[in-house]
Amino acid sequence: MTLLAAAPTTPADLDGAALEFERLEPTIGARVHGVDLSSATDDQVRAIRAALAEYKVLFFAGQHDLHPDSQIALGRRLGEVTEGHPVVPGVDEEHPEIYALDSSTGGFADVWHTDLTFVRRPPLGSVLRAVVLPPTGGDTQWADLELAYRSLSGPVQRLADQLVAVHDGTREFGYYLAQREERTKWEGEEYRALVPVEHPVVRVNPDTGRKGLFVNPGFVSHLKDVSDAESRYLLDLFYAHITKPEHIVRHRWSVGDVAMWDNRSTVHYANRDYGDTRRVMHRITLRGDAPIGPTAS
Ligand SMILES: O=C(O)CCC(=O)C(=O)O
Ligand SMILES: [Fe+2]
Repeated sequence: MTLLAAAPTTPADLDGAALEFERLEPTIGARVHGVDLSSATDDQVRAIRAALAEYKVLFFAGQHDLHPDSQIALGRRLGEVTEGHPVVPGVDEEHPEIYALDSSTGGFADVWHTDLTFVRRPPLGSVLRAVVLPPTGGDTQWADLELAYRSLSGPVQRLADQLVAVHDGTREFGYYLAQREERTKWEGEEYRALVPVEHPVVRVNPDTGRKGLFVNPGFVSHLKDVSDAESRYLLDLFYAHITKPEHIVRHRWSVGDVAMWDNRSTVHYANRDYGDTRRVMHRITLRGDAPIGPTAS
């Protein structure tokens, strides 16, 4: 297949943004140079938002002035910030928008997933900040769902176009919900139970019109209207294909790094290879739309 050719470093096309995007893989990942996210200009924020759909994951180094308040403020300039999680409380009372993954309290993400696809309107994107890191290990990987769709054969693309997946957060998060006494809220809806939702297997990114293979082993329980065996084998085929090395960008973290991803066109996985050492990450999420399939567009 043919990939887009691009110069390794592309200055932002917006006047005054003074940003550089260093492409990391042919279709996924860019390092962004020339911006302090705690004091970015409006042009820079616009350029970053515009670059998100194109590069799918953006990495910013040395963001030592970002802290919970300024991370949330940055999110509000990029889009609309949601509560941190439908069932897990925020990092503290003052910051319900921040979802903390702390390995010392069992916060791991070592299963390929797209954030919160078990809700009707999963986040458009996420912004993750490295707070405490182990001496080695704990890298995060993202896979490109649009490239994964494009690199399927035509007949399998056409099959995928017609499929619907059921997403269920119970296995990953049912435990948290069971522990909480007060009702939890997400996007104005109360969560008493995690009710499975349906999303098209092929999702059209409204920013680009591109199709992505929108399934993930973290939250998809099965495919709708096919047999159990068909569902299992088709999902296994899709997952093996999505996570091929050619579809992935991998990030080795330093404290002060920030990653920002388009949650409509990627899955990610945080390596759990650092034993008992501590790793803490802070995430915010940007409000998204209900996924639209190819037939509805
Ligand atoms: O800890 C990481 O690197 C990623 C965690 C994760 O899945 C997330 O922040 O959405
Ligand atoms: Fe995640």
